[in-house]
Amino acid sequence: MKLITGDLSPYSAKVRMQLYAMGIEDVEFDLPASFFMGKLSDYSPIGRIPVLEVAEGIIPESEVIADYLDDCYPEQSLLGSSPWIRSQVRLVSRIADIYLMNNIFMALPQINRKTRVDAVRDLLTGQITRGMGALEQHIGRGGYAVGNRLTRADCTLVPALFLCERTVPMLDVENPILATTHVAAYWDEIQGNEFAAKVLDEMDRGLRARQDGTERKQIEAAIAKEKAQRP
Ligand SMILES: N[C@@H](CCC(=O)N[C@@H](CS)C(=O)NCC(=O)O)C(=O)O
Repeated sequence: MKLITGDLSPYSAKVRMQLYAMGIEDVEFDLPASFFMGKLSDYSPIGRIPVLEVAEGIIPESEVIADYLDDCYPEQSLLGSSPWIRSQVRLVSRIADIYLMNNIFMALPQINRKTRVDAVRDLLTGQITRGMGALEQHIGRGGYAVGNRLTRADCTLVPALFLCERTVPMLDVENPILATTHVAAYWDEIQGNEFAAKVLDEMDRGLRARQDGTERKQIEAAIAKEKAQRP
């Protein structure tokens, strides 16, 4: 299997954390130059990462990939042991994907103060705050997102909270985790988990590469190599 993934991509980090926690090691990681050239849709019509490549074809969408991995390795599944727990894992994962990460992604173009439209920034950050409020009610109280062990809810939430903490302040809006009690306690504690720490390190590396220009240089080199290899 091959995973098309990027260090900073939170949806990719979610799948990587699941792979690490399930102990699945035979997955190669790759990020083709076509992603940076806006041509990933030649390979995967949705044109976004992560994408899992398997013998039969490609699987886009982090949640679909997560289900596929659980189906392939039921013994190591991180979905939970009862219908109730599984519903809560899916719920927290959905809050992180739809109400946090999706709105943060849509708000990111508003980071540039010169081109920012305040009404757009306010609309989207208002939705992030609302999602955080819902998460505050649903999140577990025992150090994990749900129940008393690591689940797929943690795999989605850890990258989402990293994104929240590190990018929302760039919009000149306070990190919404700071206004919470249970999410803040969870965030403090989960960073000590080995699989969470591993993906947080990777995301941090990705953010530094973006900010110090290393990523731009890597992209330019990958695009030049790709062009040179064309017939
Ligand atoms: N719903 C998708 C979202 C994936 C997504 O938005 N990925 C971002 C990177 S984290 C991406 O590929 N963006 C490129 C683009 O929007 O063109 C999932 O869960 O996998």
